[in-house]
Amino acid sequence: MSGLLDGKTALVMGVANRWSIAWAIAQAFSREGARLVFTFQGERQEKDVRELAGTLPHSVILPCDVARDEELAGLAKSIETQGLTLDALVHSIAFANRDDLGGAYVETSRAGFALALDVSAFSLVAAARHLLPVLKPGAAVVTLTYIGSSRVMPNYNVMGVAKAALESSVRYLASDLGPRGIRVNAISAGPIKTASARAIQGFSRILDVMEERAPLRRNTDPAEVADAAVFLCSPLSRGVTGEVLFVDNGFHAMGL
Ligand code: NAD
Ligand code: IMJ
Repeated sequence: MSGLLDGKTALVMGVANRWSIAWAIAQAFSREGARLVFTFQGERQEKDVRELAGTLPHSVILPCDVARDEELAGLAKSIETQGLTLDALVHSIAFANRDDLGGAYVETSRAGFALALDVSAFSLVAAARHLLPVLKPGAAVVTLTYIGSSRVMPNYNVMGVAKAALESSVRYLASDLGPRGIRVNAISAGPIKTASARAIQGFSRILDVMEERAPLRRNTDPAEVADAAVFLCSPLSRGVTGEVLFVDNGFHAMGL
């Protein structure tokens, strides 16, 4: 069967477990004929990622903590020595201190701000730079963002500021890499109950509000996000770069 990503190789960063948005993306990419390279953050995650990746044919698994330049450099080197080149890079990574995802944003510390921006926004720039030698002309870069970048969402706080930087980065990277034929886009997903979300106080209420108010009257399914990522990494989106594509059942379009 022919797929939208036949013969392509995609690097997927940010699978932690089977609920991860990155895992839904990897499964959709595999369905469309892509070969996957996965990264995991630390030894704690290695086993889970290996188990998941083992269910998809010909997967490669490599370590990469994006807060460490030497690990990003090592990742690029491993990809190169394995003779791989990339048609797609999926960045599905965010982190802020738990204490900074609640209470007043005005209380955010310098260290907490720096950490959130480093892991959640700078990591896309760093990954793009380190992986540039293995990114093919025509490759696509996709990252995940959230509407808290531009509207105040309760408790999202410093992560909202990090996502604003990430989305702006998408536009600057699109400008830099466009002349090489590399496209850079973001998907702004509606709330999904992943490990990064279920820890949040009042998350179930947020899901209820989405169901009530989103034009399509339902919550975001990770498979919907994954199919949008397939589109953004396929030739169907060849004229699209520097874009933030909402996959939130239309919630972003609503006022009151
Ligand atoms: P998740 O917890 O499954 O994924 C987050 C990933 O970030 C994990 O795999 C974790 O290992 C990785 N990570 C954190 N720090 C890292 C580091 N230093 N080095 C390497 N990896 C690191 O949760 P998710 O919801 O799938 O999140 C994926 C992306 O989707 C994030 O960017 C998140 O902001 C975004 N997003 C999530 C939602 C949602 O409601 N779940 C909505 C919109 C956008
Ligand atoms: C996260 C915090 C507050 C409100 C939130 C979220 N809403 C949604 C999320 C409304 C949808 C999930 N999201 C979009 C994220 O980007 C989550 C990032 C995140 C989550 C955690 C939890 C555990 C931890 N650090 C984290 N860092 C980033 O220790």
